[in-house]
Amino acid sequence: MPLPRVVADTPLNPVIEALLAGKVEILPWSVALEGTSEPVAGLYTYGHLLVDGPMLDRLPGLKVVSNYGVGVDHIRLVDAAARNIPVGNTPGILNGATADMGFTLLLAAARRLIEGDRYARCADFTRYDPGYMLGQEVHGRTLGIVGMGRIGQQVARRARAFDMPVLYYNRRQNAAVEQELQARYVGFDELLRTSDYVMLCCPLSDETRGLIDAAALAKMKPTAILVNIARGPVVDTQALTVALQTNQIYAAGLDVTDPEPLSRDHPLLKLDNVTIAPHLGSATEQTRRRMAEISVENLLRGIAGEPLLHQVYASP
Ligand code: 8YV
Repeated sequence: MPLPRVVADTPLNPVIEALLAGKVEILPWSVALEGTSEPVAGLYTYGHLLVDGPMLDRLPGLKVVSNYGVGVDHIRLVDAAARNIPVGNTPGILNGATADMGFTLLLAAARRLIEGDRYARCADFTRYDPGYMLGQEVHGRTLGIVGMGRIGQQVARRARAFDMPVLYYNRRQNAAVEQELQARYVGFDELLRTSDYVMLCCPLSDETRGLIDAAALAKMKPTAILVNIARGPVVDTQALTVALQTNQIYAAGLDVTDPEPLSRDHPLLKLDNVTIAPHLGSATEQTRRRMAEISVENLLRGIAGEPLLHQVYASP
């Protein structure tokens, strides 16, 4: 019997390929762009590439869209729901790794780690100087978390170990979280004005796109650090570039950018006060393996017409 056909964001990483071997036939993403008359049972995405109604209509017999990752802002959920195609994702298992990355970026930016690493390797470094590269102490300073979901809560836990008072801004106030994590709910403006560090942990949505614009950056302290472990478009890249160039804020730590990647000659890449990672939030051996297992399980269940391990629904 022929294997079910799956269009995937190829090339797939070897872990995913091994999990799918002998179970499905993999077709390249170009099939989703160009369309086909042959049935396609599944669509497997890594994130970032748009999945919309016209694409779903180009894949006859599609039974499931499975995303390797939790963020599904690139998938038009309403379009999938209108066609009764379930969408699966991988929540829950990447919170710790992503929160670790938030703190990695915060500490690296505050302690000027990347700048220091460059200096330690270059010929100019001939002797220790007690006055060079003084950074900021993170412990004891106030952290403002935007988006107190699963990842935001893990960030708040880490902040407690650094003796940091935690403020948060969220769509809804969460009394249970406040009690457990001793985080204080504040309005967005208050969070910007009073936080020493602002960490973005929210999903990308119509409400959060461009949330950190020039006006928001102007409200932040000149000593503030902005960390983005959410999605690039939550921040207005042009406004952030100007704020960093003019030292309107102290620094930024970015796991995500808009666009991603930035053009190689983008002015942000020339600044010492920005630390950038190439979207590494969940990039640990352990977490990426779990993401592969769950996303493959979602795919195979969807193809078999069974309930997914994790199905994501369009917001009402
Ligand atoms: C993934 C992510 O690295 O889960 C998400 O939403 O952004 C990351 O964990 C990415 O989706 C992998 O392609």
